[in-house]
Amino acid sequence: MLETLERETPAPGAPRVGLTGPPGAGKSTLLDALVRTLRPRGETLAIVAVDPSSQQSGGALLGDRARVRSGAADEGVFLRSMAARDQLGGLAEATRAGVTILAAAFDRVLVETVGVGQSEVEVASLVDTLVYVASPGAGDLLQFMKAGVLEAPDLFVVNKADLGPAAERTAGELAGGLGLGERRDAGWTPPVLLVSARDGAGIEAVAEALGAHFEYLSAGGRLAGRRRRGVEAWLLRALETRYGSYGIEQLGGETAVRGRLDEGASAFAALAHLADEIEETLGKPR
Ligand SMILES: Nc1nc2c(ncn2[C@@H]2O[C@H](COP(=O)(O)OP(=O)(O)O)[C@@H](O)[C@H]2O)c(=O)[nH]1
Ligand SMILES: [Mg+2]
Repeated sequence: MLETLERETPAPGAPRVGLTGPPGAGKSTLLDALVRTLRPRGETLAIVAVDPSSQQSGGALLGDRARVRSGAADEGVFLRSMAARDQLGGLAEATRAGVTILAAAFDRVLVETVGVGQSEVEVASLVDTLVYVASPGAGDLLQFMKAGVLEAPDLFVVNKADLGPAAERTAGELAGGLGLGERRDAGWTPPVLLVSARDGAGIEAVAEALGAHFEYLSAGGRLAGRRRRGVEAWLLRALETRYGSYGIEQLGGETAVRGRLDEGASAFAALAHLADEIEETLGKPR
């Protein structure tokens, strides 16, 4: 079913937006504000909240459910929380499957993930536009650079602007840092926006920036390229999670694996085929 969906979803398909950033920055509140801005325009929205740390408590997820509440009785808004404990094949595999299905059914898919560790890397390869949400006083330039948050995001949102000048300082640090390092995409300078998700201030500008970035990607075939690279990265990680680097060696190395991903073929089918091949070399019964 996923295969069919992937092939039949007309290009370019629904925009996929990732929100990352430290806990408490206001990602869920921002999502809530975005829903309230985009939904009245007639856009349908799916939200996937990924919480890899949520093993038993579920507290954060319940909090998110309560907060992202605008669409509680609205069929045009879908909210799904995914926690590590639910997933047999790994959170990244389940998340991609979920996002692929939702992208076929909704006008836009928004993925929230905590900006720590592997989940952030994974969401970057899953979405078209990556948004980094920071709160005031989140750090100075050196801290942002050390944390490696400057390279991947396509848009920076400094939330809680209602708290005063600290938000402007954080925005300044981020904007200043963007000119320094290598960018993932040299043709796009990520905007740095000040918002108050709580008050709904600056949310229109966020919606506009999301639209502008998706348009930028759609022009000149950049979108297809980015999605392809995202699938490659996902496929390599999925194989590595299951079989270690040994598995990828059995297939002839990373470049060989990338080459096996035919244009238009389903990522899930590719993973299944390649996993079968590795298992054959391992001599395991299937
Ligand atoms: N002052 C202020 N507080 C906010 C704003 N947005 C979110 N918060 C608060 O920040 C805390 C964390 O918000 P949440 O959306 O759960 O952050 P997340 O962990 O990044 O999803 C909550 O107490 C929110 O009420 C804002 O724009 N201004
Ligand atoms: Mg949250």
